[in-house]
Amino acid sequence: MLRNYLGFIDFSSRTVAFMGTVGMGLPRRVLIASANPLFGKGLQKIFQERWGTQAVVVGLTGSMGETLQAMETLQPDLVIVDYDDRSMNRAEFLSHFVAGDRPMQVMLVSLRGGGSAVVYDRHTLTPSEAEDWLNVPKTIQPAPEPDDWLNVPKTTHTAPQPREIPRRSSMKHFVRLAVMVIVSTILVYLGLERSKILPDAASAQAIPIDGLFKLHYAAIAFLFSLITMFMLYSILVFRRKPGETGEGAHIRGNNRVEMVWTALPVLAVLVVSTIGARNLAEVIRPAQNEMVVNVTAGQWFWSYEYPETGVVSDSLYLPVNKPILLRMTSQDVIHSFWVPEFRVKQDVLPGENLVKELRITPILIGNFKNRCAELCGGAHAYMESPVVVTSQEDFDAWMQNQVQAVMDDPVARGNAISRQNGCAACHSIDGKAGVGPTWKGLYGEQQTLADGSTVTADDAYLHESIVDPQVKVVEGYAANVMPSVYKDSLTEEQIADIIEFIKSVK
Ligand code: HEC
Ligand SMILES: [Cu+2]
Repeated sequence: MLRNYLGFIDFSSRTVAFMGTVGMGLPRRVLIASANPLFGKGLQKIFQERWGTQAVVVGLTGSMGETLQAMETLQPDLVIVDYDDRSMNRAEFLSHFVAGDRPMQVMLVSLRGGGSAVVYDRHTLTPSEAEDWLNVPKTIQPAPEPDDWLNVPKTTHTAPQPREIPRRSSMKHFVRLAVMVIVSTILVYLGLERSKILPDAASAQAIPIDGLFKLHYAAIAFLFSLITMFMLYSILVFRRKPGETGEGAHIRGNNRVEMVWTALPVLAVLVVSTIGARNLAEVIRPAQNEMVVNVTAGQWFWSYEYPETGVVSDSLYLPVNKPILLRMTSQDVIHSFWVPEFRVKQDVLPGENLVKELRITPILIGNFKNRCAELCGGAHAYMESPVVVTSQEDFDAWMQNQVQAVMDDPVARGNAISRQNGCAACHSIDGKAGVGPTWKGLYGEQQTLADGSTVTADDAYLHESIVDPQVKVVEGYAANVMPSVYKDSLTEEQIADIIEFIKSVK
């Protein structure tokens, strides 16, 4: 108990010091109002020790009625009121204080508030100050240290001090904020998810990738909410209220917060990169019974070859639920294979040794688009081709049609037959001389023979050269090199197709 009052004495000396800054002229007539005798006596003693005759304590009152009466009869310049004393009716006291017109000041002193004190002047009291007086004990502001007042000019008020927020009520703010952040996170997350930022997931590879996307949505929603809710709450709850002229608390550094906001992002990066690495491994893992499609990109087209059938198409047809291996190369510059619904993307590079692979297992029947995702020249923006995912039956039917279409075309047939029979090993179609003469531009030309005569390369000559190569030997080439087996191994129809193909090689 005694210690408490020592604290009071200590406080009192500050209060008394503060007295010097109050009011005009000395001696000062002071009235002290408190039901607590130690409050009044202690203060009185300090007044006498410190100020001697300069300040006169004209009265000590212990009740509301006494105090109001003394204010009339003793005519004090200053009334010091024990703000913790509940028997002092603040409203009534305030009304008497405001009513009079003789200069008077009131100092509200709170021992519970750590000896804080605030001074009101009858002539300069503002409505908001009166409000504070009535309602909010925490607006009681600490009096300046004795050293301070000696240097400051005479004013009626202490310099405004930052408000102190008691621990329990700051906990309340955090609880409210946590609720707001959680609610906002959920709403933003749902908003992002429903907003269809991502197109349909049409491949098995899209599933783990979208999982990572969702994790990012959650992180985005949380961080967005954390920042905006703290801002919003601060703006609404901690805004400057009318009459508040003080500056906000100045906070410099907080090691715990800094450790947390360094450790959490490090952890987040580690977690996300682990998931990312695992997803990548899953996305590129080879599957059994993959169907290979050779993809060729060029300025500005996509071409897809199915090596099992030799079918070439400018649309990518894929059977659903079948693992696909794309082997991709470019004829010129770098292009990039990208079907957003499949999520995965792969650059396509020129060069035989730089064939890139990409694995896709379509899981959704539908029409999509492969668009080049690497700026590759003037018509890059138009470099797209249809991607059609169908059921296995529809795919087989489409493939059958393609094969049939090839078969319906004698030139295509002739090309296939000449390849199957190895003619291409000796005869080029690009003009280069090989073991045998090139077929490029052969049809209709004058061919010089080994005996010096010339012959027109017409249907009859070509036919004869295939079935009886030794009869007319081309100049510069040896006889007996071209096999004479074709008379027996090829049908007349097949020979006719080959001739059609040779005609087409211009
Ligand atoms: C081992 C190499 C070889 C193979 C395989 C071969 N040829 Fe020849 N072919 C030659 C040579 C050498 C000549 C030139 C000498 C000649 O006329 O006999 C020739 C000539 C020809 C000519 C005449 C060309 C001209 O420029 O006048 C035709 C047409 C021809 N071959 C068609 C075929 C066809 C069709 C096949 C496959 C079914 C084939 N050859 C397979 C080596 C080959
Ligand atoms: Cu391109």
